[in-house]
Amino acid sequence: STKKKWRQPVASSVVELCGIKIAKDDVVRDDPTNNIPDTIFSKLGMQLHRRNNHPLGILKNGIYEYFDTNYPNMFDKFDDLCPIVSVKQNFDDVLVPADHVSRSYNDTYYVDSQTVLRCHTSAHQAELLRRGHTHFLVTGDVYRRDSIDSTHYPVFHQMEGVRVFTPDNWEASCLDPTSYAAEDLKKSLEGLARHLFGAVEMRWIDAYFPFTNPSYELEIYFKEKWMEVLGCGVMEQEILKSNSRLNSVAWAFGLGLERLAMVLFDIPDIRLFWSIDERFTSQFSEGQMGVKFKTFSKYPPCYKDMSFWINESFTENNLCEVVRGVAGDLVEEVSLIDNFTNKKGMTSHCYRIAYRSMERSLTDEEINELQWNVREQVQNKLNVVLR
Ligand code: FA5
Ligand code: MG
Repeated sequence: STKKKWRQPVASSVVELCGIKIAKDDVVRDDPTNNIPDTIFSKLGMQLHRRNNHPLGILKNGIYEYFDTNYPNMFDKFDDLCPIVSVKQNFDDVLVPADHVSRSYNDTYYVDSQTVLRCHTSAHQAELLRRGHTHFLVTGDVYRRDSIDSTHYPVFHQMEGVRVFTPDNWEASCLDPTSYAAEDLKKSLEGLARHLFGAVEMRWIDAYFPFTNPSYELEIYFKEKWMEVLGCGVMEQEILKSNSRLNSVAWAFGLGLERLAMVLFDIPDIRLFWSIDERFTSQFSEGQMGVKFKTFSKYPPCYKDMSFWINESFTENNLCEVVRGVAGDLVEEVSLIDNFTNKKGMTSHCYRIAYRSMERSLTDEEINELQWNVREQVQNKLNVVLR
């Protein structure tokens, strides 16, 4: 049954990454400071971004090409840094405040209380600066507890870019160092967007990150919506100073490779990046940027609604984790469709779950069983009262 499948441990019970051994059975199940489910664990080490005929690898190489052409021999490239990092690397080193939500168990996957699956490639900024790098690109898999829809997945890929300037760079301009870096940043990223897409509708949005100021996000118009594809900004002086770069300014960006690849290749759903179906994989080959993906007939979605009274500890990320745990990649979207509080102060949420396989049509029986298991797990693990 589906339930059995979900409980089955993944094939190898010990994963060794960058010299760190993690026993899935002992650590993952029994340590309360670890919140990594098997479905996430089994993605460690897959490194889709290092496959030259996978859309993410093709895109990574396309971005490399842009930087190599415009900044010959300047950027050092890293795509094999360990995704298991310390809390210090992931948060402290980039000035994420002690009480910032991103540090919570609700948002981040913890291996133990001091170790996380990196939630962004910014986790490597400080160490690379310290090692003397002044121009670098870091590509890697990143991990987040998050919502479920066609542009969000708990494992995705980012590319970080950092460029450090010294006084001779900005002194020739009539700009202050921060404005100089901000202008160079926007020009570089607009150039990258043109290199990748040619003409595309894009816009800059003011944003906030603890590690940059000013900060921006770039959005691209895709499928009748604005989609956020990257965050960036001028690096906080404190990061440069703590990592032996006095008297410098720097810009940094972190882009979502899946989001850009969705636009570039016309890939409608983020789950497809994990597909091993030949009808997907055979459509991409090394160096072929922007070949439009031809969807193999889209199978119909099936919607199931569920309502329950929430409690104080309820979060949508926890719900999504449970649904993914049961349905894996058969779940397409989880959305809140109704929310009310009664006179007694009890709050009810109704969620609509869309089930759809990217590869085949699902039977009613199969979906009913998934939904049954979801209901059971939601009730048991989240302690909510089904209505
Ligand atoms: C960051 O992760 C910052 N570290 C980016 C940054 C780097 C800012 C350097 C400044 C300087 P954010 O959380 O917005 O920012 O994520 C960056 C990008 O990752 C997003 O724009 C989006 O393209 C992608 N992304 C975020 N969450 C998901 C997800 N669940 N699934 C797929 N892509 C995602
Ligand atoms: Mg963002």
